[in-house]
Amino acid sequence: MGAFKEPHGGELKNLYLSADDAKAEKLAACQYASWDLTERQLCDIELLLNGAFSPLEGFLNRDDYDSVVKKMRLRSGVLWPIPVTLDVSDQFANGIKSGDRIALRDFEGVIIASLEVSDIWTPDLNAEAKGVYDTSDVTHPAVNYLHNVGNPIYIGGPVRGIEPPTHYDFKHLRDGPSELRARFQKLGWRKIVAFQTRNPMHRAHQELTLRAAHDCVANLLIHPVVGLTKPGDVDHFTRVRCYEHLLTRYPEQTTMLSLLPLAMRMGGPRETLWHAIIRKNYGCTHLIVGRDHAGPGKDSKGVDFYGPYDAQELLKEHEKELDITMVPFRMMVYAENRAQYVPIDDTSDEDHVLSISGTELRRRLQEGLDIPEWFSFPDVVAELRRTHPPRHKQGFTVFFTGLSGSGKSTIANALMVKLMEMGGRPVSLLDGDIVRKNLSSELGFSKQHRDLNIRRIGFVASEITKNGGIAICAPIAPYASTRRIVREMITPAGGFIEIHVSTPLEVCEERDRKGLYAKARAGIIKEFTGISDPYEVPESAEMVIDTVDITPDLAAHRILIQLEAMGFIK
Ligand code: PPS
Repeated sequence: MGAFKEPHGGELKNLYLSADDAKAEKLAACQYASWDLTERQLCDIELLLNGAFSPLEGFLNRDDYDSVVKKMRLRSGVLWPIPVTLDVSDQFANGIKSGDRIALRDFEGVIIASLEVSDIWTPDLNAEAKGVYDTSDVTHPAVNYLHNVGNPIYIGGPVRGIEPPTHYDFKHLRDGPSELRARFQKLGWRKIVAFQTRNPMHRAHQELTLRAAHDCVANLLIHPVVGLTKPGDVDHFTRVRCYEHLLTRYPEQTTMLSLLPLAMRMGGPRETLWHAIIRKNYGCTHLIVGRDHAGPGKDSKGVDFYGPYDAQELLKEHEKELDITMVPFRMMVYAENRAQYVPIDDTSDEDHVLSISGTELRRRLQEGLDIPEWFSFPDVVAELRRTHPPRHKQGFTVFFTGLSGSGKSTIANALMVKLMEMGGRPVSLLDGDIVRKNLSSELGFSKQHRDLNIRRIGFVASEITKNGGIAICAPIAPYASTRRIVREMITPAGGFIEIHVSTPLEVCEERDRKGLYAKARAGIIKEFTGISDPYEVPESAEMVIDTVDITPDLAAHRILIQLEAMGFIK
């Protein structure tokens, strides 16, 4: 390949088998035990196989893992800051032994690679969290992954690539390290500054990347992460369309855009070293590192996990050994009086400095407010507005909860009709009885069945919400934990408004419109909510409505007022 920059560890790995060997291994792998790779593992294997994680040749074995956790180095002494591990279930681990080969498959069952098992062990997850991320706080996404998302057993061993993971999106922007190195070489680029990002880029980012490239007399690689980033980040489809618009604003032949399918751990300083190693493998000579690079934000006590310059300091310490130059960047602000961007520490009292934070940008998008041209390019903003419409154009779910006979269905019906009268968005009613007839006809009223019923409602409501519609749900939903899960399912898709219909049990029983309370008291109906089964009163519902005081019509009207105040209707 004639690489001009030596990869990490000396050799750029390519773990894919030749076409003939891959064919034979694929056939043999049909007999191996199969592991379905998780989303994160799928990202990791892609970067293992294409050499982005050189010098790794597979998922870490036990010795390397211990050494990486404790010393940030492989057993060979090569610097490696983040454990790349294959976590599997107990059940799967029980069926294999050291020396076996296993097949690693994607979501559709396609065999991506085989792995020769060298070690199977139960990791000390607390030690991993402390050693690698310097915390045991599960607010840290990587620590949360260790304790609540990942599997308990690790398998280590070399991998052999059979087929690269499939991507249907942005194929023209996906390059492995050898492809990118070849492109650099063809273009005669010898010094390349990489810019890592998981956010949309605006004028300030363009300014700082251009300055960095200019100061280093180098070309620029915009290298955004499109694997897994921080929960809540702008989706990569939107971001990449934004980057493509931005790319046209750089001087010709200076800048390249390529996507990196990395699963970030938000590991701060250690992750920064990892980013540098990966960029070095892609042939870059410099990496731009800002304040709190790859930082996960604040811990459960509201304190930053890492100091603002910890990442820069750690990379600086290892810069020589890694042989990649760090380009620290300073925060850029817009000086209105000078009509240009300047580093914040180059401004004086005379300057009229403007900036818009990420939170402020989200608010402006949410409320459909102005986003000025000094902040971003109009086509970038238009792209963001397409996927982040203002609240009155987003979908939302109104989730009623309350005892049987509390008036949920009646208010829900009234609300539905009023919303349909207003028009603009399709409205779907997922009333308790409707759902039990059409979605959950086989379920009873045990805790397990009620939870399943509510999760199904949550799933359907989240799909409706995601597609810009209004879902009105009216089940009893007696358990707080299940209501919380539904809220978490729907919130990323749009609005969620929980309404507790708090009509007291005595009133519901007195009304007994379906005669069910009498039957429950007589013991004919078992596990009846409020009588022989619990109802956990919501503590943080957006609204509480007691139908003793108001008519369904007035209740629905109040909800409309609340929806208007929250910006969901105009
Ligand atoms: S849950 O707990 O959310 O899954 O319940 P849900 O799907 O809303 O169904 C409640 C309706 O089923 C009738 N019903 C019972 N309710 C509570 N407990 C028991 N054991 C029970 N058996 C039948 C009852 O008519 C409920 O309807 P609503 O409209 O709430 O009165």
